[in-house]
Amino acid sequence: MTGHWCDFQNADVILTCGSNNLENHPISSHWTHRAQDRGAKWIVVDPRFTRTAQMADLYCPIRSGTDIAFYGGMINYIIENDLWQHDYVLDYTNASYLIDPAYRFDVETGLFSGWNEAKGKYETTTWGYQVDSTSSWDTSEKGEFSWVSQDGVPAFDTPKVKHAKTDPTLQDPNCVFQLMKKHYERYTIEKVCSVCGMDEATLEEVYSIFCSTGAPDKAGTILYALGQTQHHYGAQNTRIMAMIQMLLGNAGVAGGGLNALRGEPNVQGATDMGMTVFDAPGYLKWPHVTASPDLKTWCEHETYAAGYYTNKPKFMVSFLKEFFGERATADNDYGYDWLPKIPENGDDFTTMGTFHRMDEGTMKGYFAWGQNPVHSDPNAKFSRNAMCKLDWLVVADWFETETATFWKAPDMDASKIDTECYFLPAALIFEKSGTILNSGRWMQQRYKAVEPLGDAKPDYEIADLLHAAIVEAYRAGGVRPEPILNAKWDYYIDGKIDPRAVDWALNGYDVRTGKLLKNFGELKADGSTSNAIWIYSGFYNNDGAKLDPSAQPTGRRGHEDPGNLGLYPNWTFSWPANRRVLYNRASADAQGRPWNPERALVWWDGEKWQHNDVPDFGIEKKDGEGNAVPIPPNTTAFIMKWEGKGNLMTTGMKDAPFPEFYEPFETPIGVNQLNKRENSPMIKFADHPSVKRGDKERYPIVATTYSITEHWQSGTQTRSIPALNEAAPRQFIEISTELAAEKGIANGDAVRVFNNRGSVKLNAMVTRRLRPLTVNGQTVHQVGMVHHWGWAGMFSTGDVVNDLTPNVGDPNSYIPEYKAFLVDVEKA
Ligand SMILES: Nc1nc2c(c(=O)[nH]1)N[C@H]1C(S)=C(S)[C@@H](COP(=O)(O)OP(=O)(O)OC[C@H]3O[C@@H](n4cnc5c(=O)[nH]c(N)nc54)[C@H](O)[C@@H]3O)O[C@H]1N2
Ligand SMILES: Nc1nc2c(c(=O)[nH]1)N[C@H]1C(S)=C(S)[C@@H](COP(=O)(O)OP(=O)(O)OC[C@H]3O[C@@H](n4cnc5c(=O)[nH]c(N)nc54)[C@H](O)[C@@H]3O)O[C@H]1N2
Ligand SMILES: [Mo]
Repeated sequence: MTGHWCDFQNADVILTCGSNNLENHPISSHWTHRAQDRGAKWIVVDPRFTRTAQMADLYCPIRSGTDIAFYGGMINYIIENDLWQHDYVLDYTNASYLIDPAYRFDVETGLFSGWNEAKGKYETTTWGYQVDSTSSWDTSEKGEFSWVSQDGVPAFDTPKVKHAKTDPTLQDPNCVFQLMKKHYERYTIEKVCSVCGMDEATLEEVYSIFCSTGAPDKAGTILYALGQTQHHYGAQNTRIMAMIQMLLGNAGVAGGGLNALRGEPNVQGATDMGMTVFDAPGYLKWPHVTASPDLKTWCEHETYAAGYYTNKPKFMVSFLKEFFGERATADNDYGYDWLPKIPENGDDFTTMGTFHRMDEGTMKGYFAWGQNPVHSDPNAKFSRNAMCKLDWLVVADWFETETATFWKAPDMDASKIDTECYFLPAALIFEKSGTILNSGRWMQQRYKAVEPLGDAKPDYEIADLLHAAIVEAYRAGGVRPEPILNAKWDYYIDGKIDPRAVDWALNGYDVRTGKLLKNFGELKADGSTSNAIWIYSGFYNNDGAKLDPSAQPTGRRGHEDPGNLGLYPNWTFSWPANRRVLYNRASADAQGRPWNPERALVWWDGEKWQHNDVPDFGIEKKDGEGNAVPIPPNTTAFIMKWEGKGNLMTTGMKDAPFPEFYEPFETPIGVNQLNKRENSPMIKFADHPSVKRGDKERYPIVATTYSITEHWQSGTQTRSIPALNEAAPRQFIEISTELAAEKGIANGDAVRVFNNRGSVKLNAMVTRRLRPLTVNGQTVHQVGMVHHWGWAGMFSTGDVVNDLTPNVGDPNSYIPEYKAFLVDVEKA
């Protein structure tokens, strides 16, 4: 989220698209209803008329997997009707930047310039700016980058700052604005409706209401989640929403932003901690075997030429100090060699790649820790069969999940499986203390209520025991023991592993004195500071009360609300630096005057900056005498980009500089009406033999999957609670009345749903909440299935819906395409 939950109340228009927030985040309605009470309009765009849609003012159906067409049409509408916020776009985005004249998009091939067929990827140089001049960092004693020359700082060639050519009149045909305009000209209302299956009047109403927030004093927010992300172009879905929010001046303002309503209780924390293959903790990049084989090349590859990421070497060296402690020195590159390196084929280590390796027999052991992949990963039948080839499996969980009992699946013969399985009982959330991080980036302290039952242990204790055993094994010998033996592991208090000691590491401290750092501004690249995750610095900084989490920023429970905007700065801690709205500089114009004075986050009072939220930019600097002097307003609103500008066009994505519409991997019509290429050229794993792509002739129905309030994901936690089974006892499939009539299916009938990958049985819920859509002149039926059931469980069991989903994914994020695939349906 760029904002936070309480901020929804400040919106003038709320667009829920690709999320069912009332169902999956019921408390969000507390804030959306407050907005409605103030007169805000709420729009829902979803294939199904959901519980959320029922509360909204306007509902617009959409064919699953076609959101880029919907949003591309919105960009076209905004430009055609001149609804973009001119000053915002000119001052805070790269609209005026000139792009390489060799840049092209070819409608005939559906490809952008730079496509390398042999390598199967894009060279992105033609997507970049025309460079006017370059300048260098001032590393002299008085210069801004004097720290680079200090003792202990790793040597690296400092980056050259490129100054791009711009055309502030936005007339140059090669400027980002004109290229964007041209790119989305094809996305007319008529075309969008024909792709998405919408009717023109409803679509125009949606566009007109949401785009009214292009007025400087209006704010519109977008709430999204899996309906957007779980596609092979999921990352591009997210990007196009960011473009819309910048065009309308909705990014960085109260009541605006792009808000991913995240899932698992600590999923935001998990992503922050580097749970994806390419991200190290704090969104630093893991070393890559050829791009960054040593610390020098890492600094050169990763450090931005300008903006806040010029500080990356400070974050990296402090991270290495935490990883390897005293063993990390300037002479040994702070232990950089001991860090794992991403190999040439990083795909192998993604979730889907892992199962490919298992299936090939090259991955022999698997540790499933707090997840149930045999249930929740796509193409589950393939996954559980791949698991049969493992030598060993360990599951650390609260319950005996489908993963822990993969050998008990109805289609398995346990006598033929040799895998040795271990189960480690984990303590419940109420049986351990620590912090937890929500979608709004709030880190809140939670306290232990009761002791764990039986042998169950908190995960950090399991990790500690495991660590001790692994170290002991490596002490006796082994291949390349250094990374294990040199890693620092001193998170003990009174001789016991303790999350508070981990908090100190996450916050960061001075290596010599052990004193906690106030914030990440204090981090150094010379080895004198240690910090596991730079973005968290400041959440646990009360040095006088190191042992008391309740006396730390995360333990705060104050209700003060400056500006009456629901910012609550004294309620817990929000990374980074307790900032509640990211990019809040953009809430005021170039002179520092708030676009909407009633929702002011920061403002220049003529002499200095005032603020209700923690400013997302430098507000003062030291003068020659060391006194703080205010920094007057400038137009750098997006400090995490080297240009300081929001990117309407980017070189930062692997598969396109502008999001372009492609059909889902399995398409019900087989024609892309916007360009002549069916799928994105970079779809991941499309050729893997396990995928077994289905075609529209045999499987003409579009299927999507989703969650309900009464159950949780793979259902291990909720299907073990009798009351929840009573409320929602069985898995169901939503089928339109029209399709049900065609197939002779009545409400409650058992139904078989099948495709090339699998076949599942569920009960029909015949409904008007899903309707047939007209797409490219033809009728397309959609069905929706909940995915919370499996064979494991005490009170209710069912088939695994993921037996049907394709294990293909997005090239940027590797998320699978759970939300749009083909099936057929018959009465069972
Ligand atoms: N009670 C409960 N709460 C939960 C969860 C749970 O299982 N149970 N899960 C948690 C987790 S881990 C997560 S990630 C979040 C998920 O939260 P949500 O993203 O809200 O979850 P879903 O229900 O999977 O999907 C949201 C909506 O996307 C729609 N949709 C499907 N395909 C498309 C499409 O192509 N375009 C558009 N615009 N919409 C589409 C679906 O019909 C559905 O209504 O919820 C969290 N909260
Ligand atoms: N078809 C389809 N598939 C999907 C989705 C979809 O929308 N459609 N959604 C996807 C999404 S968004 C997600 S997040 C995944 C979820 O996929 P999973 O993470 O595999 O699903 P969960 O059921 O949440 O599994 C979490 C497990 O962790 C255990 N657990 C809970 N707390 C703790 C703890 O403190 N310690 C330990 N050790 N264990 C704990 C629970 O008992 C549970 O078994 O599913 C994905 N799969
Ligand atoms: Mo999730």
